[in-house]
Amino acid sequence: MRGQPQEFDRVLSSMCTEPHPVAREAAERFLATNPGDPATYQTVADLEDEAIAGLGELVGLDDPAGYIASGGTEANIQAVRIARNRAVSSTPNVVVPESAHFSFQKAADVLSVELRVAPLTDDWTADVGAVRRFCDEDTALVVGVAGTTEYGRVDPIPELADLAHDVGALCHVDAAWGGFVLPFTDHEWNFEHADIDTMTIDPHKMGAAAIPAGGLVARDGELFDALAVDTPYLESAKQATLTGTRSGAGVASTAAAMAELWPDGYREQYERSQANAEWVAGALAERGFDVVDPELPLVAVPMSDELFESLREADWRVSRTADGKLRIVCMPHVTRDVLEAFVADVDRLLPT
Ligand code: 0PR
Repeated sequence: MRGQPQEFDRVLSSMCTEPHPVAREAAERFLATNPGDPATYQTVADLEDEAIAGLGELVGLDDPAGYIASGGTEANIQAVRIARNRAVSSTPNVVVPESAHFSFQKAADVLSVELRVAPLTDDWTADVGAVRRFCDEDTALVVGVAGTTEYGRVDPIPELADLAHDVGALCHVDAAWGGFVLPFTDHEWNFEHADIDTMTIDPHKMGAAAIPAGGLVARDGELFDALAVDTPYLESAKQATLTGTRSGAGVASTAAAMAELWPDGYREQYERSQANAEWVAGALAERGFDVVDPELPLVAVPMSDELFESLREADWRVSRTADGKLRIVCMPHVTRDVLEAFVADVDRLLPT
């Protein structure tokens, strides 16, 4: 076989991780199945029901609707599409905080909706007052992020949901990365805490499932009617997904990972990751870096171009935010040993 996959042991800025062994095994076993045709591939369709039921429990929904998407991008596009298709206005807009992932720009572009980007507070969370000022009678969707890509921050979701409904819009929460750690924190982020309509929560990030496994869940199956198209030559009459043929690997892998890890395994994973984030934040702060306090297991550290380039040359897979902060996403593969080796390299490479 040609080529080796990336080893994970020096990957610090990725939101993906080594799948759990049971998730990997399930992905391989279901590689050639297509949940896009559930009447033909019934076993994987049953596993998808199981996966959505599991995600429902995790996000506080008794009777969740949803499906396993290709990733957070697809889930966010579909959430915008639901809102656009239900909007009364012919010129609908979507209001997102500045921290929203760039997938919302893609959604706005392909769906021809106006994207309004509201500024953040000093703590990099959505400023509810600013979001309110961006809303009007054409607003179809208000987005909150629970676990932001750059800083791991959680927006005030209950306030954003109330605001959305005050202006007659839907509320979508992007918990693509945060969804599998937030149940073990005090944050108010899910359907139990707030009047949310749809949520993105990705098993292929903190859920330890194999790629491709994004999650889109909704409080009510009726929301998916806005997406359904007729499928005349399939056994099932309608399809609400964005892709047609899709990989059963992600679906089976999600069901397997959740059966294995929910809730205790994920709780332990969160506690380890959070402790690691706090450890590395402390170690870097001691060395004089102006570290952003990790609210979730994600550390952002302002760093000079010189040190950043030296770390990349030393084979660390790291990336930086637009304003120059290196991100350490404490995924399950980022162990204490890995972080100790990283800090030792920082000491070695720090310009004197
Ligand atoms: N929503 C949030 C909050 C995200 O952080 C991301 C991805 C998405 C949606 C989109 O998810 P998909 O990439 O599954 O469509 N955030 C990471 C990023 O863009 C994704 C990533 C993952 C990047 C692994 C690099 C990497 O190696 O930074």
